[in-house]
Amino acid sequence: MNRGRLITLEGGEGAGKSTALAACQAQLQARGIEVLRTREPGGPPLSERIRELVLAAAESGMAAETELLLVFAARAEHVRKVIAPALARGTWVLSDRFTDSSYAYQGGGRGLPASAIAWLETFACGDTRPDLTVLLDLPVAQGLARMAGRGDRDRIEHEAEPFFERVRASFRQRAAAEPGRFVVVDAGQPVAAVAAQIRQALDAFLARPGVLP
Ligand code: T5A
Repeated sequence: MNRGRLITLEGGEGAGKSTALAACQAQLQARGIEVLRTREPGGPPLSERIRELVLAAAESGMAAETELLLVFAARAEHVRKVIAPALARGTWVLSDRFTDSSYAYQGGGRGLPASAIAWLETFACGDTRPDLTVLLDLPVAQGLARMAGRGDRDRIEHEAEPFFERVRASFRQRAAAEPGRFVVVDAGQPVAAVAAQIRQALDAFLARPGVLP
């Protein structure tokens, strides 16, 4: 049986990942591909409980190291209980965020060393790595403006703009370093234009030799 593929969507706050995920899922399903949609931090019940801890506004004093270990604890469970088994049975996995968010938020945003994150990545994920990553890139002010209309902000959304500028810079650096895996989409376009660009990226991915059985 052919192994499934792991596709991740990344980006800063309000970049439109949740909006774009639905379009991705529909496009893959239209090609007859079985798709499992998930998110990080989260996925299986234990990881969703860890998500609550990570995002709880009441935990405002959380140390950066604790935050990093919590997102990787959630990820270890997610990979073992959900992602790796799905890929092994041939199901494709579409995840709203994955390890690139840890490099961007805990690495770029909080200033934790990339070497520690890389070690945790190997420990938590083994050889489960994204096959394709769509980075929805948006100026920070625009993303925050989109989020402004929402209700309560979570703990990370309380960070100041320079934090999110570092997050964005880190995402862009990672995309530039791995052009074969990343597709960068201008998330400032209207929803339909973003969806069209993602559709193109998925078509190009599906056309790569060996991706489809
Ligand atoms: N985190 C996560 C870490 O720190 N480390 C990690 O390792 C991981 C995995 C997750 C938080 O955890 C952090 C990062 C995050 O801070 P979350 O609730 O998943 O928290 O937060 P976000 O991922 O930021 O998700 P959001 O729902 O907040 O944003 P989305 O999904 O990017 O945006 P979406 O689709 O909900 O859209 C936001 C608004 O913009 C509009 C939508 O209608 C919506 O109102 N919109 C557009 N408007 C105009 N044009 C477009 N093209 C639009 N697309 C969407």
